[in-house]
Amino acid sequence: MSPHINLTQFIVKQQRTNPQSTGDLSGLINDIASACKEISHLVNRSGIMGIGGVAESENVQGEVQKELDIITNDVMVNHLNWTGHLAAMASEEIEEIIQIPKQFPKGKYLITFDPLDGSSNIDINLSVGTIFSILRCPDGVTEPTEATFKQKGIEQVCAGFCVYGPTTMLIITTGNGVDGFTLDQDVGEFILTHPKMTIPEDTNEFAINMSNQRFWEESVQRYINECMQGVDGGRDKNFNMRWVASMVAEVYRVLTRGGIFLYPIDNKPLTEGGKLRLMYEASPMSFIVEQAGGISSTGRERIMEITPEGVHQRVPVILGSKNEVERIISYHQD
Ligand code: AHM
Ligand code: MG
Repeated sequence: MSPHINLTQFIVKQQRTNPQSTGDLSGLINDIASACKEISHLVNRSGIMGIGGVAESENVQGEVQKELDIITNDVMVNHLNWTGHLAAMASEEIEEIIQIPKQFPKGKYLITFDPLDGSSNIDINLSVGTIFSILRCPDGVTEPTEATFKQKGIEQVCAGFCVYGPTTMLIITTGNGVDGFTLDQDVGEFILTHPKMTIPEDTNEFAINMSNQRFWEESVQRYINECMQGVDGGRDKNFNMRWVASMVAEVYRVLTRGGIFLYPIDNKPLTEGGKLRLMYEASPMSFIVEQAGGISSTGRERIMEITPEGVHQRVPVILGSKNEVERIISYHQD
């Protein structure tokens, strides 16, 4: 046997630790991994294939869709809708709940996903990614509706994201730590390269879209001002700033060397309540961050404990290294 552990071996090993396991979750994770491999290939070849442009449509958020937003959404749906693990799906790109076609069996899980997060970065060749969250479909529900999906983040069975950067990486948690897999493009397999990822408690790196500064609340103004002042202000260290405008790349950075990522509430009309979507961006990323020892909050409450009002709801997001997130939460309390 090869010295490497691939994703399939990893999840089968995990499955064997639970005698009740039916293998459904393992099957679903494998389906997601297959979809991500195809998306990785498409993203990589988008320029050559002439699919890197803007589509003539808007998504449910009223945002202009890229051709790849639509294509990658179809890839996810087509990989996931027929294998019998899911009862329904919800996607950033589709307003309604996506039902399983009549000819296919239904399963016991629900999934929410953003098929291509950060897609505004496609034309400038920066990292983009796929984010997903798996929930249980309650017993007895045969026709899931939006109400079936409105479960708190703490109910998640599994969450993960795939980042299409210099390497394609799949990061995953089932509530037992966070593990990172690198796609071996030659063999076509995800290999466990980053077992048990942990976020350092302290950091001197923050990520926020500074162009929104005048719209932030006082607590965020105070925190970022102090970071900017560094040792000349009240802090005992100087800070560095990063902003990739791609949440998957930011969270991956936080997972590897610590940091703090903020998309706070602001008073711009389009983004009232925050920009990022709870059920397929904030919630899965919060599960991952908490499992890696970090914290994820709106500033006022733990994101994992928010009861969703709708599948496409937006929330403020403040996540990353424990001691910095706790500091911002305390500024909100002040
Ligand atoms: P998207 O789902 O439309 O790609 O938007 C989400 C992205 C995040 O990846 C990123 O953190 C944020 O939007 C960037 O926002 P901004 O354009 O304000 O920098
Ligand atoms: Mg997104």
